[in-house]
Amino acid sequence: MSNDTQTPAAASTDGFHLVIDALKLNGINTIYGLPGIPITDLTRKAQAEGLRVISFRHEQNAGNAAAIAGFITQKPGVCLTVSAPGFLNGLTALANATTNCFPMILISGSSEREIVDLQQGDYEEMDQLAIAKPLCKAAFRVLHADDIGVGIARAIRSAVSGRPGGVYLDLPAKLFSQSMDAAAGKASLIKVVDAAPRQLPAPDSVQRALDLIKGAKRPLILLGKGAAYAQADADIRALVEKTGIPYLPMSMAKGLLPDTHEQSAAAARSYVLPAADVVVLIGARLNWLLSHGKGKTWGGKDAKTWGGQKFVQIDISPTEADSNVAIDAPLVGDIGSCVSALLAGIGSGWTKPSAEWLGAIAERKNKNLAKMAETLAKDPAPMNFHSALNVVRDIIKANPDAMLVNEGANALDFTRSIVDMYKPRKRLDVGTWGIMGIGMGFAVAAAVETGHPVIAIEGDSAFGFSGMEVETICRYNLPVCVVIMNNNGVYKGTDVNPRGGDVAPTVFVKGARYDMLMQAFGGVGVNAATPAELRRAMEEAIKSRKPTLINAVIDETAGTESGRITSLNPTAGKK
Ligand code: FYN
Ligand code: ADP
Ligand code: MG
Repeated sequence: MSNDTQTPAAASTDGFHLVIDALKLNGINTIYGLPGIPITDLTRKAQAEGLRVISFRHEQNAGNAAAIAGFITQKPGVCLTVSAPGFLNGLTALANATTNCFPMILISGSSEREIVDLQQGDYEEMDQLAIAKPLCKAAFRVLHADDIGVGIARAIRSAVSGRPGGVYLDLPAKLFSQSMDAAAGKASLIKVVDAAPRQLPAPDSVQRALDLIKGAKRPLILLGKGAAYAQADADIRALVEKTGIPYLPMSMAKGLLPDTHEQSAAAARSYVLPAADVVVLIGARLNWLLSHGKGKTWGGKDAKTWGGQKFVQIDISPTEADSNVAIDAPLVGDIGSCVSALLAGIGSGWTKPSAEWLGAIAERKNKNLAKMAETLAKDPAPMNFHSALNVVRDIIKANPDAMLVNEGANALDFTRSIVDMYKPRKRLDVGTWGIMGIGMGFAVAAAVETGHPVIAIEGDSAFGFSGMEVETICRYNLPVCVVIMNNNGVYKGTDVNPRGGDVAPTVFVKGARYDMLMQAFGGVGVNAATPAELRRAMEEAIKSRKPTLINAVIDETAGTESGRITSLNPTAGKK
């Protein structure tokens, strides 16, 4: 039979394109990852199809970028890795995303199923799905090209619905080259409708919460990063202002209302927690960061006793309540819906908290603010954390849209209390785990997703975990200004090995010039030994939007072991 009697081969598509088309169909336009077998061509083809592909130097940083992109945008951030070792490198970020309730999808290529399952020793052999499962919200594997649409849809829904979290999607190498009819392929894709449906609170639980709040003498609102994630900024602010209740922001909720707001009780933290009689938790968990709702922080006699407070807890997860102490009024639903239900129920006859309660807070707060102002006014030589962060404080005040990434121990704790935030979701930090290594991944994604300048305040130790990504920052020419608080070591640089020989485990090369790392890739590197030099360099970085790294030379005796969480360190202070 001659060729001209054959119908032309139907247009076909393949696994590569189905993955790309499924992501695009669902509005996912950026992939964070690192190419290699078997996903190199996926990164190339994705770029050719108009997706933005941001390639990193280590998968953990790509994973952290994807996770924080999810927090900023409410869309799952996608991280793409190679099999076994690349997958494992991405796993810390996936687990961290899940712990922090950030929506993220880790997509990893994997080796031949038949060989992996018989453990016959394949290239990068590993049962990745089984390993990912306990570390994420959901894990899926797709074996057939016509299931790619379903696989991606399930991954998206799992990541963003209910309590957001990390999802693992396993794509074996063979899948990518499977071909299918283009029309059938297109028909197999799913555009996810209403991926994170609103969840309205039950009217009786709203009433229970309102009754408790109305009866309070010393009420307090506690805003967590769930409240920041929810993007219900106007209603949250209205609730705080209409009720007149003082509020305390958790670290990543700073800026949800400006830190300079008169109702902020941040500078009176250790007074308000034990003194409050009703605490309204909005997207904040009573975990270690809140001393589990008990112990001396809350006015209890010892670590096991609670201070007698009553709690309202707004959370999308129905099992969060009672996880540490009894929750008197759980309000289960999405924060936007719960807060607007409370607002509607407050009505016009609302009585604001007593002048006695507000006055007592103001007194503690003003005392702390005055003490802080006095410390910040000093200009010691060498520069210390306070005099350096006083500069950062001014820069953020003048550039409230800038994104602030922050990690370290002292570099983290001092920045949190010194640098005021003015807008929601601008402060990105070590979160629920107190993880180190998020710095450059978060900085890259913050720049890519928002287009705003990014300032990363990094302890010299913390920076080391992701430092190689300064090349990535230069490669994509991102407006990131990294400031290294360089005090020559972990916590400080003065430890001495009592036996001589090697330096102490917490000490680094003294006088290291991190600024030269940035210069190696064509970025701007500045060594700043005084606040004036630091200010000049930061102002220039913001203005030029050039990749910049400032080595801020900090007194090596400055800093305390474990920063402000010394109590978690069994031996600190007992040496
Ligand atoms: C806060 N404070 C202020 C201000 N803001 N004083 C003056 N001005 C301003 N603007 C006061 C506040 O009232 C506290 O004083 C003190 O500063 C510290 O406040 P902070 O940081 O809110 O509270 P605290 O007690 O340090 O800790 C709470 C925490 C936080 C556990 C939620 O420390 C945290 O998020 N830690 C994360 C730590 C971490 O993950 N580290 C990484 C691992 S490092 P008082 O009221 O007088 O107490 C590995 O070693
Ligand atoms: P923080 O560390 O700031 O206290 P956490 O991560 O402990 O914050 O708590 C965030 C909480 O917010 C989690 O319990 C999570 O279930 C909840 N959460 C996240 N997003 C939403 C949302 N949109 N609506 C309701 N609750 C949410
Ligand atoms: Mg240090």
